[in-house]
Amino acid sequence: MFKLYGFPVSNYYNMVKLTLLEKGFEFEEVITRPSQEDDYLNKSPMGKIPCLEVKEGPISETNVIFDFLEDLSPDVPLYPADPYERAKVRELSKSIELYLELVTRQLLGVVFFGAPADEQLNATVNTQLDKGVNALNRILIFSPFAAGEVMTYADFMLYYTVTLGNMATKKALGRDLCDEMPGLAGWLAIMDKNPLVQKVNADRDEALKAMAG
Ligand SMILES: N[C@@H](CCC(=O)N[C@@H](CS)C(=O)NCC(=O)O)C(=O)O
Repeated sequence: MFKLYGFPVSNYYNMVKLTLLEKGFEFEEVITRPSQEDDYLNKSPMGKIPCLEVKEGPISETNVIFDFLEDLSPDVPLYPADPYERAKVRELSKSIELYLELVTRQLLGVVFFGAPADEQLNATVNTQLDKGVNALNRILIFSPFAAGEVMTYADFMLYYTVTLGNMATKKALGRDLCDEMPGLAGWLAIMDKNPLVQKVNADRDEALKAMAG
């Protein structure tokens, strides 16, 4: 059985967890925080979560884990079959990660972990976010899913990026991504109805509650 290392509050962890659930793999969750301990670095060389351990060994990096799972289980596809359409899903996923996830992530220290408000950081993030949102608005399809008619990995990347990132942009910058990205609110409502998304979110909310004490 696979082992998934990580923590249900992590957005990347939840993207992989949702993929495993959608594809019907059995897996054990090994609750793990990011760590620089040798033992964990042997599994995930940057010490980040998630990491998936399969019988051959560990794999880190979310998009790589996803591609591995897709190779193992093409019968439950989360990429389109057509090579160009596949590339467009990868383009969208990568753009979401680089220009939205990594941009909004810079606010998490202030918004969730008690770092002092930082106007310089807010200005930098605002500028990066303008560009990222403009770029994504050009390639997001929302008909009804992020990349078109079928649910793909781009939906998973966007869902867990936005559900965390939008809390941060609202709180730190007063910006609601639903106001800036046409179709986002309707698509979120569709994703929220997915029973496996609901399961991942219930685990996340329970972990958040436990953290709050
Ligand atoms: N590029 C990694 C990013 C994963 C990541 O940033 N995970 C966060 C938790 S959501 C983490 O482990 N952070 C600790 C760190 O950056 O050292 C992936 O695609 O899996």
